[in-house]
Amino acid sequence: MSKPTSGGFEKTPGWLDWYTGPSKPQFQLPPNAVDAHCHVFGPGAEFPYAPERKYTPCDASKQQLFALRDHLGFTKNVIVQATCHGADNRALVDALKSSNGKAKGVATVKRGVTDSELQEMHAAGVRGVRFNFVKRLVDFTPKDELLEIAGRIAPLGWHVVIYFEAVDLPELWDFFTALPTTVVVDHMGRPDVSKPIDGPEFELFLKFMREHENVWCKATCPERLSLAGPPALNGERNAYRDVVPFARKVVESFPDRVIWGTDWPHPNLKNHMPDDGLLVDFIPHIATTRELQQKLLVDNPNRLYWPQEGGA
Ligand code: 0GY
Repeated sequence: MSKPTSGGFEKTPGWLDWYTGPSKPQFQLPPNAVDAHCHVFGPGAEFPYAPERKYTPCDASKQQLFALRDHLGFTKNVIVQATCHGADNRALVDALKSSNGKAKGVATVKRGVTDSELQEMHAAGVRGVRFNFVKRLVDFTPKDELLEIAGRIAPLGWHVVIYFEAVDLPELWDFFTALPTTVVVDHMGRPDVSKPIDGPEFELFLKFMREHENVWCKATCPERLSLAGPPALNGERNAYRDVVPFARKVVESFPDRVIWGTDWPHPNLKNHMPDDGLLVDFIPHIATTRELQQKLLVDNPNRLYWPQEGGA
């Protein structure tokens, strides 16, 4: 793949470019596997980044995303609106329309969104909205506005994706549990993997999932959560080991409510940029049987995003 640029915008200093030469995974994905968390950025020259953004990424086009999908062995993508595009979903919708039905999307909308705009997004393949509570990424949106949006999208059969830090779950609990739709948690609620897996913080997250059957989870982003980091330069492909117990716990406890994605092109990473082939090789460490892999990669994401195709 060619080198990333930012379409005339100045990329945030220290922000690493995505990896242009991902390896071929050793783990063979099952047929009809879905990369259920990834993004498109711009290209900035065609789809400008939002004025309110907290970072400027390097461009990551739909063509580059679809090439990665094919290289890794996925069949489909779920493209999630990232904060650098704010509530301007044009790049997302354009990618969905170019995907031949192989991509669905999660948008960001504001209170002023019209019914016809929602209908248009639905026709393009949008199936959810994202509420982001990570303070370094977004300005605060009042909860009543978010609840109003959730009420508007529920009749379309859409769900709500939530992104938050583990320490903020107690404060957000009442809001999350009031949501009237399926709720999908990004990156396992960002556990601090230096803390014990049976400590109060991760236990609260497991309780959140246990007590609310409408809550799903993305067992994603070991590269973001890991303190151990990528594998040493010894050719070993078992990276991000400190995240394995957390992700495995989620996959084994809630096998019918977990999905997985690459998070390509990995916004905001400053220490290292993952090789997406290696990220795919992380999967059998967290979903250790064929049955769990089939649910995580095929059955669950297809049930959520392509139900009319009979799930898988
Ligand atoms: C991710 C993670 C991050 C960024 C965003 O929308 C975004 O800008 O989600 C992050 O910085 O942790 O899922 O892409």
